Amino acid sequence: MTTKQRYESAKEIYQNLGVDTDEVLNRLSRAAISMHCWQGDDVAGFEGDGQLSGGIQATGNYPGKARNPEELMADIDKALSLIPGTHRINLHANYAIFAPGEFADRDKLEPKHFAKWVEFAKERGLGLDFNPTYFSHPKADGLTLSHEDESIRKFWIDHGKACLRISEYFAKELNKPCLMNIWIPDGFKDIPADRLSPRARLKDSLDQILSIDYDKALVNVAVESKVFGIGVEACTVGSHEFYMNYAAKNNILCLLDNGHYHPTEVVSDKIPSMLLFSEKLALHVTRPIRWDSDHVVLFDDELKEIAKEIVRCDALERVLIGLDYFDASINRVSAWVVGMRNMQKALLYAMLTPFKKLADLQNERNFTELMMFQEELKFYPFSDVWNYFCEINQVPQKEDWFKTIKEYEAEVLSKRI
Ligand code: RNT
Ligand code: ZN
Repeated sequence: MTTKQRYESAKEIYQNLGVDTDEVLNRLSRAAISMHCWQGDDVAGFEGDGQLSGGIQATGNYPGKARNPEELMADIDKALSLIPGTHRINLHANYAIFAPGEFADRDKLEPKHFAKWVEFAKERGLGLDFNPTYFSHPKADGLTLSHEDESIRKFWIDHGKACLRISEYFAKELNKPCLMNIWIPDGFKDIPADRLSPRARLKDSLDQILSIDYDKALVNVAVESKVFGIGVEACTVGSHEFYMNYAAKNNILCLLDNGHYHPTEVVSDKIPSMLLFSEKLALHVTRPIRWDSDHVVLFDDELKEIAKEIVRCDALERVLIGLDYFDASINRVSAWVVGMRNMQKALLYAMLTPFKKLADLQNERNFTELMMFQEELKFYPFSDVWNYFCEINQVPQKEDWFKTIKEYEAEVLSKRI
């Protein structure tokens, strides 16, 4: 049977559940996911020694990591050629591209330092998202936007303002809104004497950053909380409560990273609650193993549940989905492709779910049948719909994409020594 014939058969099966697969494929092709540039080089960036700090860690030394903009862009291209649909690229401020001999510190970054990225995105029809980089810098010594030294705090406020201007430039140039997400590593290794003052300083810093004149329709600013990081186990300044309140009061977005909560707490459950109170929500989809380890996103239960909540809430336009992981122990291009395709598979899986039928069972308190049905749905021919989606988007089906990775590794990555 051809892929198309399998699809036609699956289409009939889903039709019996009241799900229109043609409509689902249309919806799926409109779902743009923000692919994080930092999986390509272990969050090193282009500023200097590439030493990572701020309580995040990339472990592994698989050969072939991108060492400069040309290599990173080539690797992104290779990954995108194996992922169905048109997506977005998520950049960090430490990926500025300077002219030879030029350098600008983080507080002095300008749109021109990202012109090459804009050109890259334009040529490919991609959107760009952005993040100020509050780590891997001599002035990020545990605290940044909450620093007690006013000159250091000002440096980081200026960095935030510079990044806001760059985000606006991205949106204007590409004619697509840009998400600018603020995550800071600030916190304390051991019990702090004062939790209030650092948080008050963070609040003031954010106020100052957001006080510049920027187009709110073009730039969505988000704040990302974290429960703890390596070296800041006792207290993080930017906690969930801090940012949830800050975002609500200031009409900006919360970004939920599913590696940033207590291990038994799930982001999927938070999505509908957040959507009842905010127009938009941003996500960093990752896979924590025992801690915020940033493993490659797999097609696992929580990913399916996250996608289910987004689709069930009819919120594909309101939830800005980005990936955030960095595994340096395997082929990095493959890591991107696996994670991106899994995110799409999870959305597809959710779109093929007959939510009305399931909700009726819940409302009838028919939990026995609900459980039975949810389990049986897992074995519906969802892969036939996925393969057809790949076919119509002209990317390889099933594991066929991996031979491209092997060729690229032999011809390109293995020569980077
Ligand atoms: C760190 C946060 C943050 C970073 C990226 C590189 O714990 O998740 O989002 O991973 O900004
Ligand atoms: Zn994150």
